[in-house]
Amino acid sequence: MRVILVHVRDPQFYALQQGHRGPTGNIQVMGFPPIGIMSLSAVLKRAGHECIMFDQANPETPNEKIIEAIKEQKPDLIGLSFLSTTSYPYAKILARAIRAEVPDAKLAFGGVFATLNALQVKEQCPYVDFICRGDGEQLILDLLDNLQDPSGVQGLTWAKDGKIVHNPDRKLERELDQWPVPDRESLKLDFVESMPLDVPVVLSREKFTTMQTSRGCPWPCIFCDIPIFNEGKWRYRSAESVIEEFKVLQKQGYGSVYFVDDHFLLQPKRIEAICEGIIREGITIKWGVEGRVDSVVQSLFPLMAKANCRIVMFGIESGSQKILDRLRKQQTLEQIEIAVKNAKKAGIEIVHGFFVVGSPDENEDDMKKTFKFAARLPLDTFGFNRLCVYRGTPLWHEYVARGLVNDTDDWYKYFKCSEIDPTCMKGPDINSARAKGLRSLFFRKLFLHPWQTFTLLRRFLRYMPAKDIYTLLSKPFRGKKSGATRAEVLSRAVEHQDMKTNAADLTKVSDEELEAKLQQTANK
Ligand code: B12
Repeated sequence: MRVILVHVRDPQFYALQQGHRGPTGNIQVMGFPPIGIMSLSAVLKRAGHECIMFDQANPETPNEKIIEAIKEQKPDLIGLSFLSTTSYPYAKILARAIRAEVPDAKLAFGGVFATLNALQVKEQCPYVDFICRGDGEQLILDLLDNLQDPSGVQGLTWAKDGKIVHNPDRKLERELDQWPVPDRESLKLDFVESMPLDVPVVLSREKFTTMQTSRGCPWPCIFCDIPIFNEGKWRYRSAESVIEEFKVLQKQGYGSVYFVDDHFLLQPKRIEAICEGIIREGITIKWGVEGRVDSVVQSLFPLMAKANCRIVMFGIESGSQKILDRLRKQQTLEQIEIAVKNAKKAGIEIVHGFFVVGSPDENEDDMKKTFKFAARLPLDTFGFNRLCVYRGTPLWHEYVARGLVNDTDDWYKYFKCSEIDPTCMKGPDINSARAKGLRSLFFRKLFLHPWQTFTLLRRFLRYMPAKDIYTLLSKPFRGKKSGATRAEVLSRAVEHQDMKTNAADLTKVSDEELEAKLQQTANK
């Protein structure tokens, strides 16, 4: 059977430069490849099906082109894959357009957001036939075998005789080694590695991709829904299977890989075996991971560095213990300090800190502590995002109980916590405290870690014009004169804050308004 899979996202986030091509002749896109659909494509092809993939990050395949391909190829199933609340509006638009032009198409949605909101999505999007929940590998095969009557397909939400049917959940698959290596080469796009994670600072021009070696994270942080998606479990692939994938990537010419695992730094034995395998097989690919600071794996940081691990990103969140406890991070400031120092001492080239600002019960003093703490740590890069709340997370449940969100009306909306929670600082105050914090962080970094600052700048300059670096770095210091961007500071600028805010706003408008807005953007 023939399947078309589309990775849906806000296209303006990703295209590097209009029409920019890499050495392969493919369009270059800054960001992460759509490993979800690439994983499904490999599974489908192995089972003898045909699969064609599209990624909305590609400026050369706008929705019209995708619809043209659907008309031409007449697929048995069209799967739209998207990650989060912010891409849901784009998924709706595309699905409606497909339904209008190809009335008999079989349309499916999948991904984390669709999984966690399956009933609501099915009700809001009657033009989508199937909402696929959880892991998609076996599900999509089962669905293709039962397209006419999917009553026995576990993990599916669909409609029969106008009534929504929520088939039972699929048992969480633990045998991840059974799945083939993702089909990375069929999508004619080259991905460029940017500063962690989706910020517009190019880190390397080598062929870049992502890999997933484990799924899930068992910790109960109040802002995260990963434990729900994975039923609180952590599942992993064997070291042998990870090495086999590395060998394939090396042959395909990849120079750098980022692991999209929710928490890579678990199970020392597996990590040791992965690192030893990389060294033994002479694999030269550089790689990066994310993990918690309380990981017991830290004694392996030197081995990881030897095996070409060059990026470790920690979820630090705050420099105030009070806020860490409020977010139920179950980590201490001391653990953070030790982990960052250990990673640097071991020779990890880039150690990144994810921070959040605008948390419940956070005051200006807590924010000051966060920036002071960040300055003291030998971090190479950092990001300070505004805390947001997603449906399904413990924080969402708390907000429902406190009457701050309405589960029936607000489920698809994207809220910065400060917009709805009176215990948060007000948005403009958070922004100005963040601007101040970043300015002082910059100065402190210059004095406390001058060599590190210098190497960071040198790294930026390797692939970016000096003018762009200047614009980026001077932002926090330009103050009110810089007009609309006056509240913007480095982290906001580099993290696409404007675009993120626009994307977030789009989740709150009606479908009609949304279409009008998209039309306006297209006509600009
Ligand atoms: C890497 C990543 C990113 C990357 C982008 C990756 C990309 N390809 O574009 C970056 C950094 C850019 C990013 C951005 C954002 N992200 Co993010 N991201 C992730 C992360 C860590 C991994 C995603 C991944 O690659 N998974 C691996 C692949 C194999 O899995 P998958 O895509 O889920 O696909 C599987 C199934 O879902 C299913 N499936 C998927 N599609 C389909 C379709 C069909 C038809 C079928 C049958 C099955 C199916 O089958 C696949 C194989 O099993 C996840 C956490 C997670 N574990 O999911 C967060 C996560 C998805 N992100 C999240 C968020 C909030 C965001 C942002 C909104 C953050 C922000 N404020 O900007 C943006 C939104 C981006 C967007 N356009 O939607 C949240 C979503 C929460 C929610 N409920 O909505 C998550 C869950 C993190 C979290 N802890 O809460 N993200």
